[in-house]
Amino acid sequence: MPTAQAAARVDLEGLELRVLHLPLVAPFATSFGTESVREVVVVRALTAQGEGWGEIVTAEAPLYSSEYTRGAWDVVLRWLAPALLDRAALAPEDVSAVLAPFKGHRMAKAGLELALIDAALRSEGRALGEYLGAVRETIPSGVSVGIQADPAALVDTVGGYLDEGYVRIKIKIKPGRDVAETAALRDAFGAIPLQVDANSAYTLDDADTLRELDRFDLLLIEQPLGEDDLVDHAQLARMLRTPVCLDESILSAKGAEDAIALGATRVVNVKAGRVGGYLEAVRVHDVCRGADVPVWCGGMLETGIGRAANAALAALPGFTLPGDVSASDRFYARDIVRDPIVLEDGHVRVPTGPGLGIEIDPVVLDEVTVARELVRR
Ligand code: OSB
Ligand code: MG
Repeated sequence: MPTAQAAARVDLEGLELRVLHLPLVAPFATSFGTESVREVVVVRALTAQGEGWGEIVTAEAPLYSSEYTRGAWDVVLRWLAPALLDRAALAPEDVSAVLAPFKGHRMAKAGLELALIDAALRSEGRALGEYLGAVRETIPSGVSVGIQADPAALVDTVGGYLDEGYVRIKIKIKPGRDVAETAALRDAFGAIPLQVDANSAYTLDDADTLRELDRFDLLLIEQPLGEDDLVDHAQLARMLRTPVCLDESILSAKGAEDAIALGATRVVNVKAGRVGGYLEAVRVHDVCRGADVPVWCGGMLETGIGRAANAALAALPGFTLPGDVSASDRFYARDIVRDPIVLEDGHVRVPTGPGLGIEIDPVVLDEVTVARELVRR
């Protein structure tokens, strides 16, 4: 892997945090709950060289992972922001080391690092894709579909996304809402690229049900078991023909290496927030690529900030499967950026402007802001 050139150092003068409440176009249901409003934190880094934007992808409640919005808010204001502001000058590559003494809180760290990356790259007129090592100008776009009222409603919803051009469908499953749903999609749409995501809803006792999914030729089954259940995932993987793909369980490049060595995962979902930042996400990609394990870019219902960054990440060479980088309008009627991600022939364009290549819409941003805090040096 050619190592990308380091970004410029910036003089960090302040960090502005906002909690946003963004209404979703439709409720999003998973095995762990239903969201109708996306609660998320955006970060604005104020530097002597200009501003930069990041997104902390926590949700209101700790249902996907242990992190949640108010926890992230607290740890950033109390610990992470002061540690960063204590530094005279800082390159984005320094952020993870400065924050390493504080355990966990990867999504919070990722959002701060992204704001610093954006500020530094903007000051150099350099695009995030180039910085991370992107090799594509567009990426194939998949869509993650929540649990619907019944299989007929699911067929309806998925049909709409296929008509829009999405090239891969992922459906959320949970016990009792799995085999019939998958069968209905195969009956209705034949051999479309299809995968399922359980968000940890099963145990090894459900292996017989999960084995029934083998007959549908799925691309993969995502995170069937618990976050900590690496050995169980390895055992399950030996019982299934469908490749097991870990999401929640992969928290770092080292974790990816271990999971691969154990046989717990044959494909990896890369999410920058979950692993502590876009730079660690590149390291996860590198580890997987070295082990011939395909990766794809997951999503956390990002706003235009994180969505632009995900498009850049997904353009790296090891991202050989379509990810959950869908158009902004799949989740939001109105995004907080002026140039939201759109679907063009089933693909999404990798932004080429400086930094994340986005421009914040301050009017929309203010309208959806429910809390705000500014910390200065
Ligand atoms: O498990 O991939 C997941 C959304 C929130 C939390 C967890 C997950 C998801 C998704 C949506 O599946 C992905 C997206 O942003 O499109
Ligand atoms: Mg997932």
